[in-house]
Amino acid sequence: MKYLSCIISFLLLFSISCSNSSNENIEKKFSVGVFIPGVTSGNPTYEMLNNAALDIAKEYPNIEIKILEAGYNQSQWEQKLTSFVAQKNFDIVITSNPAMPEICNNISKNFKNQKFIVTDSYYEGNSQIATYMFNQYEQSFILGYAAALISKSDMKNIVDTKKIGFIVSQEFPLLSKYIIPGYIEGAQSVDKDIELDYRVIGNWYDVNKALGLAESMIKNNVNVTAVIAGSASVGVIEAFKDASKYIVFNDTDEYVKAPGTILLCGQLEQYKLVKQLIIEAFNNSSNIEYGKAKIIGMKDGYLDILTDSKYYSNYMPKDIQIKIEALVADIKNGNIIFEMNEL
Ligand code: RBF
Repeated sequence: MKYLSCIISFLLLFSISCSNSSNENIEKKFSVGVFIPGVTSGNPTYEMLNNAALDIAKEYPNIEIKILEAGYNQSQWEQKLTSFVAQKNFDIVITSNPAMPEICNNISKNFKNQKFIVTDSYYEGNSQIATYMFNQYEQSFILGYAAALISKSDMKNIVDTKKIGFIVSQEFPLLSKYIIPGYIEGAQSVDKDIELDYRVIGNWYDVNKALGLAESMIKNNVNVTAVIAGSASVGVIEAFKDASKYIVFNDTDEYVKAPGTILLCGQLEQYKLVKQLIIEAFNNSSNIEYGKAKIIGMKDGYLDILTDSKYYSNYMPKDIQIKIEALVADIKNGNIIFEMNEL
């Protein structure tokens, strides 16, 4: 009797485990690992990556998303991404910033089947990695052009100066090779004598340090600054708002944080790009070319200048609006082309 019950329970267990594994086969979802190299909140490119992935998961029941927020300590990213890749069984890993392809390249050597998609970066020659770089030169050129026009205008609190500002968190090749030169060249197309007042915070979160640098910039007679500082940008906005000076903002729609201070915003279409890439990967589309680097910009619809906001149309002087919109139109329709090459 005891012997018989053993056989029965064995058969029962066997049938359960068989039915489990067949369910798994039917329900095997397309699995996406999202690696945030930093903190999501307050950091535009990461917020867009995160939100795109979450929205995809809502819209596509067969796509499963796992997100790892790796934090600000950059020296831990490679180890954290290695564990992330090792533990899960991702069909693709998607991440974003210009430093990530190197890290994915190192990890790819030990995980030969893992595919990586990295936005906001440029990297060629690894058949496991596809990269997409926004034409940041275009965005910065327009913001620099606008900054110079505002700084030479008769708006309230404008002082006579040849200086425009740029406050950044950290220096990196995309910044020094394209973002800053684009900004200066855009400004110098208005006035060739314009100079840059350039400040580096040293991290992506120190609001007080950002505020101090912004105040000292304002004391140095700067009327207008650009800012790429993630969550530390709050400090820059506060200082410029308090002094009734002006900001042109890279990457995202920030107008509402300081109407009348933030006069122009660029927009990286990272949300649209990430959604599209995950769907393409899910469909195994040949549009994603591993081993290659793509550069995408305004003409392709992956970058914009947000001139349809009421905060822009209410506060930016009308004569400057006309000039900005003419430049934007020329870039969108291909009359003006700013080429970017590799990083
Ligand atoms: N941008 C952010 O807004 N927040 C960040 O925490 C952040 N971390 C970065 C870390 C590294 C190592 C690099 C190279 C870039 C980082 N960026 C960050 C910049 C971001 O990827 C993007 O290039 C800029 O925002 C300009 O569009």
